Amino acid sequence: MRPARKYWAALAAMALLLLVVPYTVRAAPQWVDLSTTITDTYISEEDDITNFDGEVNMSLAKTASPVGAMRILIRWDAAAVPVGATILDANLSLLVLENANASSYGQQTAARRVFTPWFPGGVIWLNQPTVEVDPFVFSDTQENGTRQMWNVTDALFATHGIRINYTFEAEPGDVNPGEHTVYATEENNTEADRPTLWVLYSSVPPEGDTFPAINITAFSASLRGNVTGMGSATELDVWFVFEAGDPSPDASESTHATVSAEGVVQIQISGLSPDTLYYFQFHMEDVSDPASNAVGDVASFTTLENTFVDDLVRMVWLFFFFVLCVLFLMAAWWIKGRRGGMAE
Ligand SMILES: [Ca+2]
Repeated sequence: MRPARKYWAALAAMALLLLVVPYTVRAAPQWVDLSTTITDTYISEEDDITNFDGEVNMSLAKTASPVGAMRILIRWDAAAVPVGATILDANLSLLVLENANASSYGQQTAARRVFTPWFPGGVIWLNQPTVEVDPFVFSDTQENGTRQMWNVTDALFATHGIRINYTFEAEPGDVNPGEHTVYATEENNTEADRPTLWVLYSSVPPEGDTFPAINITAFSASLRGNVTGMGSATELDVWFVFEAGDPSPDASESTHATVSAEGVVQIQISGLSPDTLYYFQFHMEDVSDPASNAVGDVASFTTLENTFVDDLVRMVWLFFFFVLCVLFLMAAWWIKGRRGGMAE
């Protein structure tokens, strides 16, 4: 084979591969701020039976002299990130209130993952949780009054899908012995000074089709949709939009339903006009991710004509209602008459 032919053959193979290899549709990446669900505290080797949750500051220190080793524990609830989402970027930051080594700004601190559960009200130095041996990331260097940053993208990605609270521990890296760094906690009076965790994620939207409507009458119908892929979601909010005569239906919305597995969904709509063409469309959305909205194709059905039998049935119902009203009035009149008779 001549070199040029080889080149074209390779190009054709690559083009074919692009066509054949399935790809995953992802929703537009979005940032989520997990800072509001934080819990933080610190523990001290020197005071090993005390828990320091509830304070506005927390400290890190490396050795026992003169202030004792101190560790910070922070936990975020990552439930706002869909389980199957891909973490593209994650940054946690702490505000440096006091850097004891004032003469040499630029010291780094390491963050480590914590593997065993801990609770802010109960954790002390003596029962501190098991910690990852190697620090997964070192912070940027920072001065007093600025934020120390950790890029924790890989750490979040590594533990994602377990759907537990993420836990990080920061401890001194090259902080000199006896020196400590003080950070603002979640309890700090200045909200802007508290710890933050921002996560950029991309989720897989759900997939599904709009199915033909059934149980069609002159005034109602059962709309159906088929969820064929849950995407990143564990629970989907599903509903239909519908409109008379418009192939881009959006005038009315059915009631919503929640589904947690693939399959056919059926929702009844009523109050329709007889002998009318309606268009409808199936909507799916991850309950934890409003950006994940996906739709099926637009489908249509025509309501039945309003037949003589329909009218007759309605008239019979109306008649019964009228009779009921008359009976009620008569009963009321009779009771009133009896009471009047007893009074005489
Ligand atoms: Ca706290």
